[in-house]
Amino acid sequence: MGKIIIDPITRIEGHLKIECTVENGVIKEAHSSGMLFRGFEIILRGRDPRDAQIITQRICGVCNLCHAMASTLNLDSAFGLADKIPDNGRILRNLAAGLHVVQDHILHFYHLAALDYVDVTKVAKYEGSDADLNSIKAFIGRGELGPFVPRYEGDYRLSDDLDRAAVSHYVKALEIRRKGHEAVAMLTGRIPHTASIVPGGMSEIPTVDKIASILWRLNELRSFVDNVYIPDVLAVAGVYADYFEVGAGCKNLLSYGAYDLEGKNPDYTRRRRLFQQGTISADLKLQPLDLSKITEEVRHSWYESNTSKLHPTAGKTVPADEKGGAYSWLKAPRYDGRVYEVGPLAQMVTTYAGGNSMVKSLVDSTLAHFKATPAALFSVLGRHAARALAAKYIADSMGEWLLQLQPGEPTFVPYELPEEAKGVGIIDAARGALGHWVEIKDKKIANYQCVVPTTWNASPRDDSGTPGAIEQALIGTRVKDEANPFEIVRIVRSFDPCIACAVHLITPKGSELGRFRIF
Ligand code: NFE
Ligand code: MG
Repeated sequence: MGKIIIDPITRIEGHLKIECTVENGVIKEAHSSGMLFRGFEIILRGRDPRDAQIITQRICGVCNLCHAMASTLNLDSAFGLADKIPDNGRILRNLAAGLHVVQDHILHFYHLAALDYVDVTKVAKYEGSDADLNSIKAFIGRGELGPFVPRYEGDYRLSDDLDRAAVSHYVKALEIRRKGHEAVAMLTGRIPHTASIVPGGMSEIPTVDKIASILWRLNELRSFVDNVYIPDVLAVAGVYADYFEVGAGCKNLLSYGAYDLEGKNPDYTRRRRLFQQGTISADLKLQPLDLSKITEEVRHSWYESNTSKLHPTAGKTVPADEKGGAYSWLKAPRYDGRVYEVGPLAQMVTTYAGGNSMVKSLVDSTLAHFKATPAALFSVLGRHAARALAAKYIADSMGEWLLQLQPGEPTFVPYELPEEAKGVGIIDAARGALGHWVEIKDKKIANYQCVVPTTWNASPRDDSGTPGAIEQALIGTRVKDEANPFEIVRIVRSFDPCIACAVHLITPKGSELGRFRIF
């Protein structure tokens, strides 16, 4: 019996430690630890509720806009505005979120995950005229190999042609993400300072100029997703097809839905959204979402034990950094007492099961391409494929939304700050289901709780000892070479974890983090 400890897992956001116990080459036990204490929920107490939109964005530099959106939906709901947002405001919000998320999915594939499959160093032998490849070759020639090494060795399988195409696209993806960010900035201000998504709607107004400036950038994003991102994911999947059978996980999926297609139903769990809300298990039968079933358990988390199994409306954040048996700063969110995976896979599968013909054709054609059954979706490659297809579905939908904007029509409604109120804001962020809950007393935040995508996915064991979604995806996996545990990092990165979000101040003193093995 041996232990593989990867601390920290690189090419993700934040500080995640993964510890696997391996017996006869198979992972018997896995522990996922968020090694970062934050405490945003404590910072928010006693403040003007509207500060939540600004402060929760600081939870994460990657998905700040998603927190801006969840906090704003939360305040809309608390202020009695959830069914009063003008269509222009709703559509502008969708566009801002969609542009942000599509570039985030591209970020994940090219700049975080693909390096597990693509051997960038091969480019040293390239003799052609592709300027992007020659720029990388020049770096390698000068011995500047970061961020491509250090890395695990021994399982890079792409042909020279595929490998070079992927490296060239690594550079192009930077450029296309910049265009996505520019388009977002026109609607909300520069990330990570999303200013215009505000309670009541959007403080930004659509103009013909702005629509045109966004349209050509969106068209470039769409073209990149169709002609580069999806083909690259399919090509990598073709060569690493065994990863359709690796990293299945808990097979329970949960989605809050995202991108409001109407604004008249104040209940976000029943509102018509581009992605379907609901839960789904291996039988692929869609179940309606019931937020009352959500709790956060802390038996194995560094929080006071008497705060376990609370619903987020009553949630507490009381750190207990020396608690025995605890091994993570993440709480363990559970739905109906069970472990659920969140993210693009959950979004696509719930939307598929909800009967959406566009998503059905995207997913069915991809499965047919690999002669695979829906069971293959529950895998490392299933998550990558779902993320790429979700990017296409969002990007294509934005083409229609942009043309629905009405220059000159209102984008927001005014409001009064309530003396007392409760609110909830739920959306699917890039990494999955994101919920914010607020209780307001005396016009101040009495309690604020965030339950974040990576808290779901990277959670530790719950009170009953059941491992979290990533832990379950690791358990049972065969590791071919314990000195180069590709399987572990490929599984973990397929979830696109973000620990900054999941734990939501590093103390200046920090904590004893031990020795690092950085790969
Ligand atoms: Ni920090 Fe985040 C997203 C949110 S994730 S990246 O997407 O919400 O766990
Ligand atoms: Mg929380």
